[in-house]
Amino acid sequence: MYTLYWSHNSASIAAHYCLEESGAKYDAVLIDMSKEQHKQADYLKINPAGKLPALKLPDGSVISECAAISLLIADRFPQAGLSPAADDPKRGAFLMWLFHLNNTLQPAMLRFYYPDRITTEANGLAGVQASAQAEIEKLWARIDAHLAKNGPFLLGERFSAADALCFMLSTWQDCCPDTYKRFPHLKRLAEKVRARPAIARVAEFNHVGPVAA
Ligand SMILES: N[C@@H](CCC(=O)N[C@@H](CS)C(=O)NCC(=O)O)C(=O)O
Repeated sequence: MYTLYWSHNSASIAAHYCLEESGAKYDAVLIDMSKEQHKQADYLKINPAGKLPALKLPDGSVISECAAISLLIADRFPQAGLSPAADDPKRGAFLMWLFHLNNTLQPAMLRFYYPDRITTEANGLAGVQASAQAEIEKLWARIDAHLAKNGPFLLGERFSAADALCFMLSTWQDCCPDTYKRFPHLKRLAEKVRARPAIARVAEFNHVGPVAA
């Protein structure tokens, strides 16, 4: 049995999408970020970083990082088709997109949502957010251009765990207003991902609404 530690509107959603798609048996334990439960001793024993998500594996060990969790689940449940196999020609592009989203786009979003972690200057917060927003817009524009040529998914016709992560990030729009209006190919990816039955179940569980302009 796997145990996912999750909270509304957090990076746990991408890992949750992959777990549900995989058919793995798992429990979902709410660590309510709005009540600061992720900073409390009980959760810090599970994930000393105090961040979500974390996943307890059947052997009792725990891993964090939503992309690592997604990749591990993809590898352990290959029949779910969440990632191309190691020797598949699309494996490199899959890893590239998964890491790009988690390592470049998501940190820009974190700079927007937690500007006080970038500067200690109270009057510098708006500037940090503005530069983060500009970076996010540039990154979405590149992804949208890629999808226009090579979509509808990041790997073309084939859905993967990278699309689940892309969809989750595309729903975080305070940092990039009107994301779907401005990036129609990203919107098309979001609609296709959101329409998958397993993803829809998790989206509803997490109160992620339908894809709307
Ligand atoms: N790189 C990590 C980022 C995790 C992360 O920053 N999660 C946020 C929620 S989206 C969090 O736990 N924030 C609480 C905090 O940083 O105090 C991942 O992809 O899992």
